[in-house]
Amino acid sequence: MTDAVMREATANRRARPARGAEEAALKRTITGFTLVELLVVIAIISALAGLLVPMVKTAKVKAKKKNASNDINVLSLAMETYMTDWGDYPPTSLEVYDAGTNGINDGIESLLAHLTSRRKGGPYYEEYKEEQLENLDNDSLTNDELRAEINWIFGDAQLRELVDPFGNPYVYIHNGDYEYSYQYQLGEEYESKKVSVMAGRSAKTATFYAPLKFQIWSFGPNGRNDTSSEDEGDDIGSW
Ligand SMILES: [Ca+2]
Ligand SMILES: [Ca+2]
Ligand SMILES: [Ca+2]
Repeated sequence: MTDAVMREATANRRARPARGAEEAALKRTITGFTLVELLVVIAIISALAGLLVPMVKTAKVKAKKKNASNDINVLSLAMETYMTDWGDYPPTSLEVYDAGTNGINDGIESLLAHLTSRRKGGPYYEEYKEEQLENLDNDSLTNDELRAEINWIFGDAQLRELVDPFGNPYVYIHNGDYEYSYQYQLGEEYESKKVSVMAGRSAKTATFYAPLKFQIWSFGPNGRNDTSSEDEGDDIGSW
């Protein structure tokens, strides 16, 4: 081996550990950078998730409100057809037939019975979803003669309510009964509370909405009747 070759070999031997150290340092740098990056990504995901959850919730509530509004529009149209055939809107309660109702959820029970009747021109309303039919107060029409006369599309005697997308029954009141108050039982999510309701009126003019027609409304996402309140009202009404 020449002197020159020996010097080069020695230099290479010396250089090797130096390269190893560089690589290790580089590896440490890469690993460190990845960890920081990972933490940043986790932080970003957490922040996004934090933003996304309320956004999804808001979108869901918005969709439910829209569905409630659609239900009310379809029901209102059905009532107008019923009016054309029968000369009046359905009564606020089946009590007008001496049906011996229990005084809870009367309006919507009567409305559903009338609109799903197979009598002249009916049924007027079939666009409900199965899960919207509830019998929250667990009652039934005991007057068999009347039931035979109404001949609604349901096979049994249960006095069903149509519930809104929040699980509470829609409220229905005929214009002749705006001065009276009615008992409504809310859904399970609202602890099946019983509330007393009257037809809605403008908070400014104190006059009833739709004085010659009917009122049908949903208590909205807050499950509270605030149809006549000036602020905070989230009810969805037919007027
Ligand atoms: Ca009832
Ligand atoms: Ca019922
Ligand atoms: Ca409300």
